[in-house]
Amino acid sequence: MDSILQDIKQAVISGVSEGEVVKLVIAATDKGYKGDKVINEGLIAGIDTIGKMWKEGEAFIPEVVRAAEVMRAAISAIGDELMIYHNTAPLGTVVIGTVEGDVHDIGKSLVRMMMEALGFTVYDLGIDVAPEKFVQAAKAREAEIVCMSALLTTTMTQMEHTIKALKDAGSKVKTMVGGSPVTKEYADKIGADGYAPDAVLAVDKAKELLETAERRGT
Ligand code: B1M
Repeated sequence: MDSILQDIKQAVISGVSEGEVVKLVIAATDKGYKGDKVINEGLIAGIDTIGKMWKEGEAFIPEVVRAAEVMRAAISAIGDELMIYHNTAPLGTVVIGTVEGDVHDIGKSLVRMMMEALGFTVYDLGIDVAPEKFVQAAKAREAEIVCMSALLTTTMTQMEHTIKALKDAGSKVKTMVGGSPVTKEYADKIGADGYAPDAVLAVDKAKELLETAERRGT
């Protein structure tokens, strides 16, 4: 692997200061590395490694939390970089959150960042978001898509509850789900309109959902 990406991966694993990781990320983008390469081969490779170490008892929760903080700082630095290419015509309005009972926010924030960078207006409800909060926000923001992220097999069921709550409230908003335990089959089973395995494909799927809704006039 390229040494700068290896350095970024190592920076996440060892939980360096926010300033240090941001410097590395800027150095990589200055060298011409695209944001997605820095994210996938540097940052995500780092958090995956610390996750594996945690599972095997070689790292502890404070180290994982620290790695997540480092990652968050790096992601927002890349977000600023991506904003340079911001598409000025707004594509649509999205409400996003990590579902109730779940505090994992990195994947959700990546999806938000990619959507913002490519022209969506995104309202981020944060983590541990109850179904009724999604319902209220979708209505208040006149959202076209509600995006839900879950990282735990125990919390992904909240996606189904949220979709039901939206339907019960008479909302016609499109729903999209993702997160490591979520699959296309699961998304279909719970009646989600869309599923994406990563943040880049989430943007493509969101665009597709809007185009389909436009064609059908829904
Ligand atoms: Co957690 N954790 N964690 N954790 N954690 C996992 C998820 C786990 C797989 C670790 C393991 O056992 N190997 C495991 C889940 C097992 C399971 O249920 N399948 C786990 C567990 C068990 C737990 C706790 C229960 C541990 C405990 O307390 N006993 C606890 C739960 C807390 C809670 O939520 N109530 C817990 C806590 C934590 C920390 C707080 C320590 C920390 C979170 C800090 C934070 O987010 N601010 C943490 C972390 C960091 C992880 C790992 C190491 C990394 C997750 C991550 O950020 N990945 C994780 C192990 C691993 O994944 N290697 C683990 C990087 C991120 C970019 O990927 O979020 O998958 P991800 O997002 C991807 C795609 O999934 C997709 O796009 C992104 C890539 O582009 N995507 C979407 C995500 N959302 C999408 C939405 C979309 C579309 C795509 O459309 C709407």
